[in-house]
Amino acid sequence: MALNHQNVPVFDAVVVGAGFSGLYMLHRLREAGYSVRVYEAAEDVGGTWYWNRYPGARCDIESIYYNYTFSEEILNEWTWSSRYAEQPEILSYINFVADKLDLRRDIQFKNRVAAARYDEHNRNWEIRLENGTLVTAEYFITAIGALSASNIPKFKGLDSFKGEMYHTGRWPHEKVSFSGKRVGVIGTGSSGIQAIPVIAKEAGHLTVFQRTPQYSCPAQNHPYDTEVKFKTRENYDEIKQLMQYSMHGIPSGPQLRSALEDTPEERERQYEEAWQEGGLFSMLYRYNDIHRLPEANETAAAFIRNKIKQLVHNPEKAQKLMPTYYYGTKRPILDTDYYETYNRDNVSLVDIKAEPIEEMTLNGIRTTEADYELDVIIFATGFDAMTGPLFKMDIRGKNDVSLKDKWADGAELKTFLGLATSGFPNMFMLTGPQSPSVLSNMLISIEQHVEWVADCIDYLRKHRLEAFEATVEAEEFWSQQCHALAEMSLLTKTDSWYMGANIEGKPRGFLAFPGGVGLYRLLCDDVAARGYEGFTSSLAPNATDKGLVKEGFFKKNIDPQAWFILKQLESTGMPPMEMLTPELARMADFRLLAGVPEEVQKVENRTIPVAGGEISVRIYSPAGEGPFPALVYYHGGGWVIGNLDTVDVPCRMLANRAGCVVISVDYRLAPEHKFPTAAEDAYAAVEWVAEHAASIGVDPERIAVGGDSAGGNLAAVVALMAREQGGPTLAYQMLIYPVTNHSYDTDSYRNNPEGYFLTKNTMVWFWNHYLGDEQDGQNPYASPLLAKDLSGLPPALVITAGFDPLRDEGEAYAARLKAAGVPVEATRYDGMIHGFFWMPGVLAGAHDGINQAANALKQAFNIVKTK
Ligand code: N01
Repeated sequence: MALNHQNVPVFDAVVVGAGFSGLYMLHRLREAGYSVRVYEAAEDVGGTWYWNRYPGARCDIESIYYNYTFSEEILNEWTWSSRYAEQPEILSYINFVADKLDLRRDIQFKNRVAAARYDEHNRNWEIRLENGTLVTAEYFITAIGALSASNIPKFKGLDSFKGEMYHTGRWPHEKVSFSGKRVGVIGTGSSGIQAIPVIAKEAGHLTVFQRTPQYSCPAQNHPYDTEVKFKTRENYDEIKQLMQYSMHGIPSGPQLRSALEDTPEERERQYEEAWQEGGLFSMLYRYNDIHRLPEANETAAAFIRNKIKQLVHNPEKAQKLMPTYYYGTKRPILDTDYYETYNRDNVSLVDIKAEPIEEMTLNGIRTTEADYELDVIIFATGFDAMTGPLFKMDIRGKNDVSLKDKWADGAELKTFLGLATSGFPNMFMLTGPQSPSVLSNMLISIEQHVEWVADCIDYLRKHRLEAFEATVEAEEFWSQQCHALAEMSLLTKTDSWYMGANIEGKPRGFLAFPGGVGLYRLLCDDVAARGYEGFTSSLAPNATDKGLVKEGFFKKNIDPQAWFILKQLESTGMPPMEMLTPELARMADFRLLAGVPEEVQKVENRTIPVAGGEISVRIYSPAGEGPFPALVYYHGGGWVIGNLDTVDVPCRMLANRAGCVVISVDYRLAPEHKFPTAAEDAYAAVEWVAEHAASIGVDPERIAVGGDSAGGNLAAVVALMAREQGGPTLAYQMLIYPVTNHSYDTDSYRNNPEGYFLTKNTMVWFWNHYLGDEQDGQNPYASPLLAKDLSGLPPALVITAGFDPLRDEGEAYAARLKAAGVPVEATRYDGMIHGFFWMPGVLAGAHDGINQAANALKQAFNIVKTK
């Protein structure tokens, strides 16, 4: 430790908190040669596990996954006794690690940080302890846990109760005796549900005051046998990898099936298996849509409610214990004999929604219905989560703005990656708001955060960068993504502490990153690999390399939302399409990217004849009186995959916005139907529309063709066919990042061969399935760019994407159309990726593209009408 000229201690980093995250942060930075001081309010290490000593406290992630993974030695030297370790064992483990790494020498216990202020002049932090001591550090790192600010509701008369009062999160060190006492527990979250069965065994009488009944599943705890321990240890590298790239930080994940696909009997069998298996996510992982679809969710919720009915003998009590919120939208809970506890004679249950607590009295709790005399009251009432612990310190960034004010008490919560927030340079939050933390196995999240921060500090030091800070744009973007992801699930539909809804007056909003630890890791790593894009910094006076200073957030680069989607797709671990069979590739479901389908006046499915068979079309009609102009639309998918559902959302949007009937065509796919079947089907569909115009409310003089990717290719080819075969006169061709040439010899192929959704290898796979032979590729009905003459074709819109191997061939086609005298509107969406047109659920750029296309169609239809 050094002292500055005013004799104030100077550290490279100050870390607040000596729980799992603070300890590892200390170790990592110290090993890298930095001077670090940890301040901890408690008397010893442990964080959450130091404070939460209530009876029954144990972890709800399996012990073998709930430990540090960074050290082989630590992994080898520690053995867990049971599947879900109890608090004393977890605390022993933390002590063992602290001893092994000799961490205590840099921790000051019984010292609470009261305030931290960023000094803009010196580019460092002044940190003040509650006892008045001042220290400074370049980096200020909070490792204070997401659930450390305990919540005791402000009941009237709280101080008048003469008996004992405890909060589960601030449990005393000495044993609390319940023997023969009348005990009241308020709260039935994870803490209450763990404590209630244990307390009931000892208490004279236990009264549970329940506000919201919970879904709880049996932990099925048991001692570990030697074989499990041996196998886990032997395969730990693989297990670690699985955990790091998973959804919740454990080595398994959801099944790829919908709950609605199975028969009720099969679902029952699945849920029963999950129930017997135990595990925090067992039930949720049975299907992939329990967290997303109300009907799917209800199947799991009903199963648990039925279990409650079976387990609790008294029907009235059972009824009170039945939850109705969406299962999994509060933290899932594991218990040992929780519901069975209500069969005991000494346990009663008070529904405080039906009879709210009015006040605490001298002798107990008074509800609107009765007085409950008690000797002990236990508050299992949870925490002011995520933002609460940060707001307990007076943290001030640039211009002396406090974090609490910047975030408007949490209403304006904004971070980048949940790690940093603009205006607070060189401050890092470990497992803080808008990170996956509380939604995951904390240990996996903690290690990832600590390692990212340590690497970042190394980078800053190496390149002499100072005042490292998230940009406003980056944190705006990140916060939007957190909210958008949460909105895609049922998480935001329930009042929970995830939403801040448990604390009176706390602004409501989803507090964590719900995209999963695997995706999160990929995003964080990518930001680092891009030289910490999304952050700004200043050069130290003695530094030279100005190129390292970032000024914006992906400014001249890929669109951040598109980047996010790419990482999301990467995190699914889906093999490249060309490794699959066409049948398997067709099973990929991208509907979430498309968003919620909007209403149109009418949707009709029909079949139409084509040479040698029939195909389906879906007809979208807009509101109003026909006849309407029409757009015959061809979906993308390399002529091999894709269907009417893939483009359902953009077709609806186009119908509404362009005021036209959209006929979406399910042409036959390759390799079952090779070139030129798709093109011939596409052409037959246009002829059918022209011939049957009256029956589908279409004006035959105003028919346009359009499509995206391979569908764009088909639209261009149909325009050529119509010209050459004397077919219907087409009003317009709408070509969205079209395939126009069987060649890979363009700059866009060379610059974007992979990493941007559509890859060169996938395109090769598509072409190979589509074409009968190489010669077919030279046919203008496969490669319209090779057509000798493009004159006389309908006016065109050509939209391309900056990060797309097909960009240049689309633009080359636009240029040739123009040269041939065809009116062309050509737009490149710089930051976008292939496929963006059907991703309006997640990309603002898709809305822009669809709106542009709709306007262009409208204009084209008007021109024809007024001719
Ligand atoms: O807190 P909670 P917790 N009047 O907020 C009720 C982790 N954890 O300490 O649901 C009356 O979940 C509240 O009612 P309601 C885990 O992540 C892990 O139990 O808001 N009641 C609820 O019943 C967990 O999710 C383990 O209507 C009031 C209860 O108090 C998180 O910590 C063990 C009330 C609070 O439940 C928090 O769990 C324990 C009021 N004014 C905890 N205010 C492991 O197993 C609140 N309640 C690792």
